[in-house]
Amino acid sequence: MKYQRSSQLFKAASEVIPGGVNSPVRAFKAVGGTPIFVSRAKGAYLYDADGNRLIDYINSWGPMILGHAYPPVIEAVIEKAQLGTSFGMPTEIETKIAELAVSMVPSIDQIRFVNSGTEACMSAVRLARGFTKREKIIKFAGCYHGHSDSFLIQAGSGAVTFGSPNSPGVTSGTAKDTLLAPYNNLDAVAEIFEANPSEIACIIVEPVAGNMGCIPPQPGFLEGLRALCDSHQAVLIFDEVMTGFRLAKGGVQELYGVTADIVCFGKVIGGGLPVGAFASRHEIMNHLAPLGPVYQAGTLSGNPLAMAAGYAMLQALDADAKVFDRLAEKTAYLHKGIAAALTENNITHTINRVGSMISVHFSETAVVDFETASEGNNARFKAFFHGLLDAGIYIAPSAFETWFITDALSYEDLDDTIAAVAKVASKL
Ligand code: KE4
Repeated sequence: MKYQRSSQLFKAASEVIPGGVNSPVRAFKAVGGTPIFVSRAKGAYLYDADGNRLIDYINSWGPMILGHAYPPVIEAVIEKAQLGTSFGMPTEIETKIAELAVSMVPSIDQIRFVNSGTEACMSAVRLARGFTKREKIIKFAGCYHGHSDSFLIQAGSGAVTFGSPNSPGVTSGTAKDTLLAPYNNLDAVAEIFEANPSEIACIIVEPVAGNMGCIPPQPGFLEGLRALCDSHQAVLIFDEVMTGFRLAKGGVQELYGVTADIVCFGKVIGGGLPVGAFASRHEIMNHLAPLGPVYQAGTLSGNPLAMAAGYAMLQALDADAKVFDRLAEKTAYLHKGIAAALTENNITHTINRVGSMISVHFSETAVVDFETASEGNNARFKAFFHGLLDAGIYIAPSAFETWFITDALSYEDLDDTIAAVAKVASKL
């Protein structure tokens, strides 16, 4: 059996870990079957517990933008670990990565490191509320900002996959302060502002959405959010946990030329170790403890190993002027090949792509928000996922996710993937 060892490991894990996983989307609930246990990974490839080699299009949900076990990151972590793993005291490496991140990203003067994207987004919203002295927030249906209570209101990613948009455990008191709008719908946002004058602390948005599949902002959408926040004195938060240091050196702010007030990071910024961050100009960051009254803290925030991994990753991206173009070109090549393979087999589909983020939807209509993302043929997606997995290609185990392209992929890998898509498509 191709996944015998993974099945055995999953059985054992399920005895002592809820659902056998430490994050729900890994459980394959959306696609069925047994989760694959990974033994090791290198470059563009995963090697599972049964010894199968898989071309990886998830890359730990984004961090492995330069490939798994990227030598400069590995060397940095090994070197740092020998000096101790955590002190709960400031270390120079935190300043170094902060200086580099601030130099790479527009609009930010300072950055606070935390341990996950959830923590970054949760803290950013608290900071926006403290700065504006307002309580309500606007988010978008299908966007996911981590599992903090305020966000699990028709969230994207795993929450959508589980069909439980409003998670149990989130109080009505919390939910009432989170107002929802459809993604790419400026009129709906304007109406919320009109209906809640001077009550909206912030908008939090995935400026390129990745938790409904990949959904680009329509022309004018981000600019419109910027204008609405300016006219209503609300804070604009770009959740760049996925897009930061992936779509451009300066992320979406650079790519689309729209400036946020607070930017959240995760994934790539940690080089595969647990790092999140939120950043802004002095005027806002001065409200954050210990400078100001908005409290946020963390035992392992700025952990030296994680900082060393993230610093090595950002240094590599900062030094390579062509990396983002190469990533975009590889993704465009993959897009073209997959589209041709599906079309040749008369498979109705639409593909969304921005930079090195791409998603395939078995849908007749354009996928521009949560509603249209939900119209995809999920049965066909499941067959597509398992067909590719059996062919040694690992894509997201959910239609509500984006693929993350790594620069470690060769054009031979891409051609192998396109050939596998053609073979699977002939049986869909
Ligand atoms: P984490 O707490 O998982 O580090 O980050 C939360 C988060 C915040 N913002 C955005 C835009 C995100 O995509 C995420 C997390 N992304 C998911 C994948 N869609 C992580 C995978 C998982 O939940 O296991």
